Amino acid sequence: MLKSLCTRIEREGLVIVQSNGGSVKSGFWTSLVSTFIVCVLTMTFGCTSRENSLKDLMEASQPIELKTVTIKLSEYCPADRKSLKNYFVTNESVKIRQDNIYMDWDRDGIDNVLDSSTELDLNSKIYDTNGDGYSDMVVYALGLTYKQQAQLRYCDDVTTDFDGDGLTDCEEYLLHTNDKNWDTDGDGIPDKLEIRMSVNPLDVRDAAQDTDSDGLSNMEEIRRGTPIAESNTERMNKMAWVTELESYKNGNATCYNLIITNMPVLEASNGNSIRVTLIEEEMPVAAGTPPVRKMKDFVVTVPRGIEDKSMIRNLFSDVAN
Ligand SMILES: [Ca+2]
Ligand SMILES: [Ca+2]
Ligand SMILES: [Ca+2]
Ligand SMILES: [Ca+2]
Repeated sequence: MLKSLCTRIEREGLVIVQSNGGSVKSGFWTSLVSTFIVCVLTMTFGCTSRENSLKDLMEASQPIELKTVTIKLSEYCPADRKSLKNYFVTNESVKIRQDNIYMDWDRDGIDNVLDSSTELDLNSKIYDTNGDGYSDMVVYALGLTYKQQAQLRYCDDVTTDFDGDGLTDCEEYLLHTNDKNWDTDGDGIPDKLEIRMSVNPLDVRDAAQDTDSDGLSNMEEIRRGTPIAESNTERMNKMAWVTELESYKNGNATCYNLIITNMPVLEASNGNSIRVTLIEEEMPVAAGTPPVRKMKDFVVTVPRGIEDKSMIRNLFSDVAN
């Protein structure tokens, strides 16, 4: 009885906060009242509903005081016979949707509000809530709830990711993607990023399409972090990050600096994880063999409490993942 009461209060608190997410002032007071109610219940009745539920609520209901940072990654020089073909930048700790920006504490591609919603009933602090080897993102992409994932096949190796695309081989089996190829459909977007951004890793055409008819192709939206199925508002465009690649000559080699501006950061206790994925093409030694494309990841963690408009400088060689 008490447990169900606590759970109901928590959920209703989250729903209230979600509905006021666009207003800094109302979001603050709502979160304060919601947190107070849960605190009183916890102290009075000794509620033990969900682990970390109070922390979840507090992080999910933080008023949005959007800060942005600039990140400069310098001196990327592809080796002989290799050339840089494409790149992606993702803040794995946030999701931009519904004219707002939400924290994704566990970086599973599902923001805290959606993770904790009654629809999904997942834990916003755990990448794989039930520890079965399938991340919450993959469970969500398959259209399953927390309870329904008990139907999934047993995964006997929860760590192997042969092609390094961020999806384990077990997950790729369920998604029907190729666990030996980071870009199953060959559209240039890594399989995990397609799942995270709700495009189809089995459809080569979708990268060039403009699903929401807002003038930005799905590929462009993925590079900026905006949703592919919601026409971008002016507010969403202001939250989107901007990337620029500078090239320069170093002897005969072409090298690069990557500048990321307007990167939004939220006050996650584990910082904001900025993942840079570079796509390289390698020319084969033997004539007549097609070039091979490979992806490389670099991660910059922006610490909690960083000042607005900060500049972070790093060498690519110092942040290799
Ligand atoms: Ca999450
Ligand atoms: Ca793959
Ligand atoms: Ca695709
Ligand atoms: Ca679009």
